[in-house]
This record gives sequence, structure tokens and C-alpha cells, in this order.
Amino acid sequence: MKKTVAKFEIQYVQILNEKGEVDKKLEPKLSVKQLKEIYKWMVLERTFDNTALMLQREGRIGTFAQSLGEEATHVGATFATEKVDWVFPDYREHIAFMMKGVAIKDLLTHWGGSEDGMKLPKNTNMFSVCIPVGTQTLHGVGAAIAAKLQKKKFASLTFVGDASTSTGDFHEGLNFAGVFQAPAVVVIRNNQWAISVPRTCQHADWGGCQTRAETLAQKGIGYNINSVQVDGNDVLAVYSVVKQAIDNAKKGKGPTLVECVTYRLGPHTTADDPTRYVDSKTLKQWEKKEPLTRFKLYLKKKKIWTEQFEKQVRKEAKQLVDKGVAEFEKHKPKPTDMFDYVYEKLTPNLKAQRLEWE
Ligand SMILES: Cc1ncc(C[n+]2csc(CCOP(=O)(O)OP(=O)(O)O)c2C)c(N)n1
Ligand SMILES: [Mg+2]
Repeated sequence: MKKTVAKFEIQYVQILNEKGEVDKKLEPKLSVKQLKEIYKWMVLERTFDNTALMLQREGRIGTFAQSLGEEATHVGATFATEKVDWVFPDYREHIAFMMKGVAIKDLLTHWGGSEDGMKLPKNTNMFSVCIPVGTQTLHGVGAAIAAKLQKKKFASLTFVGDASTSTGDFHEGLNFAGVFQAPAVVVIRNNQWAISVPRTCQHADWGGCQTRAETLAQKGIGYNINSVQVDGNDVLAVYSVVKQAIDNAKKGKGPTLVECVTYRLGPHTTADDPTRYVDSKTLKQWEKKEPLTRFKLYLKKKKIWTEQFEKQVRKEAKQLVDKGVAEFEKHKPKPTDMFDYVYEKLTPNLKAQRLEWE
């Protein structure tokens, strides 16, 4: 006998198309104030990104990972969280830090090479920058399991890259999210690249690609997790889907995996040269889908966006970032910081090494 024992499908959600036209049936109910806030955060992320890139080029910070092109995913998802919810980032969601209340100075201190910057203030509900890819899934899901066991009313939002979905940690995290029905939301920022390794296997007939899975969202199906794919350059779609997921998580309806399909418009980091492997035609096509322009068109149609508003938003963003840079450059981290903000309790060998600095 043969019979089908399981079937699945993945839905794709887009609310705002590339012309800034909205699907009225799916349009989220956001106030003018909220829509303006979303735009401000996106502009702030772009401003921070440009400034940090220049700081790196001038040798004023270390290697930096830009977020160019991914603003809708970062801002839309984080905007869907409440203050009580915890965010577990990797290394590209700079704006999530700011949205959760971390000072630009501290963020730059981290990118300037000092862990002192990741000594995050209490009540920010933000985890530190996570460089080992995929491992933050375990932290995010672990926190959500803890919330459930302790009967606390918060959800966790974890960001992972497309390539991170190939790590064991990602799968272990998702499995436990499913097993414990944890109030966890995992957002995949599918920017289509793992440094120079492409997400799809279109042009690779052997191992030169990340995975042959049709979607990354379907990886959640294996763990019976509600899984959906979203246009990651559409801030309204990202916000709506993640908001629903966070609400569901907090109502005890279990975890959600959200794949946001976007594109990395810049290099992997400042140490990378994407002109060696990114096809310029593809890049140009994605530049046209860039998220800020699209959201601006929507705000224009709603008569929220004006030249005056744009000028004001850009001015405020520049002032905030400039202030953060000035504070960061005034701050002089100590060499012992590299020991002090990683472990709660130092291991004996690190303790001995730390003593050499005193
Ligand atoms: C566990 C681990 N293995 C390898 C690396 C080296 N590494 C740094 S970034 C990266 C690619 C990550 O790609 P993705 O998850 O898609 O995130 P993106 O950089 O595109 O935002 C790799 C393999 C790492 N940081 N951690
Ligand atoms: Mg990637």
C-alpha cells in the first residue's frame, strides 16, 4: 500500500508592491504616527549604515556588516515586538538595537572592537551581537521556553541569515521550539548570500550553493511549526506577519518561522568585495525593489510623506548618529573589557590572563 501521509504548502505574503500600491484586504491598521515612526527607523538605519561604513574606511571602527537593502525586514519585524519581548540578533540588525533602546554609542563601541559596548542596560530586552551564525536560535528559543516555564508573558524574536538555516543549531532550536510549543518567532533574513555562496543552486551543479530547498520557510514544516514566506522588502508585510506571530506566541499558540525574502545590496562586510561574485544585472534588479523607496511611495499616496517631513527625518537621523559617534569616540575602552563582558564568571585561565593586564 502507498498513501500520502503528509502534505504541506508555503504561503507568500506581499502587501505593498514595488509601485507602492497596497493590497487593501491585507493592509495593517497602523496610525499615521506609527507609519511615520517606521519610516524614521528605516531612514535611521540607512544613515547609521552609511556613517559606519565611512568610520570603517577611515579606520575609526573595525570590520562592519552593512544592512543596506534589508531595512524593511529589520524594522518591520522589530516594530512588531513590544517592550517585554526579547530580540536575539545576529550581526546585521543594527536598527533592532536602537529600537530596543540601545545607545548608538554602545553599538559603535562594539563595532569599534570592545565588548564593553555589549554590556547592555537592564530592561532593553536585547541580546548582544552574535557572530557564530545560527547559535542565536538556541538562545532565542531557550528564552522562549523559559518564558513558558516561568509563565512570563513575553515572546522572543530571533533573526538568522539564510545560510544560518543550514546550521545544526538552527534545526535544534526549531525542533525544541516545536516540542515545547515555545513563544518563539524566528525570522530568516534571506538576503540570498552566505558571504560569496549563493542561496540558490541555479548556476551551481555541485556544492557551490547553500541548499536545494525550494524555500527556507519549509524547513519549519519538518518541526510542525507554522511557517510562512514574506516579501522582505515590504515593511507592511513583514510587520503584519511577525505581529501575528508574536501575538500567537503570547496567546500560547506556539512558534512561527518567517522567511523574509530580500537582497543584500552591499558587501558581506567591509572586508568583502562583492564585485568578484555578484552579477551586476541581478543587483540592479534588486536595487529597484529597495525597501525605503517603496514605503515612501506608499506614504506619498497616503499624503503622509512631504518634502518637509523627509528633510526633518533625515536631519534628526543625522543628529542622532553624529551624537552617537561623538560619544563613542570620547569613550576609551580598557583592554580588560575583552574579559569582562563575555562570561558572567571568568574561567580560571582567562582570570589568569586578565591579571596580566592589571
Ligand atoms: C558557526 C559559524 N560558522 C562560520 C562562520 C563564518 N561566517 C560568517 S558570516 C557567514 C555567512 C552567513 O550568512 P547568512 O547566515 O546568510 O547571513 P548574512 O551574512 O548573509 O547576513 C559565515 C559562514 C560563523 N560566523 N559562524
Ligand atoms: Mg545571507
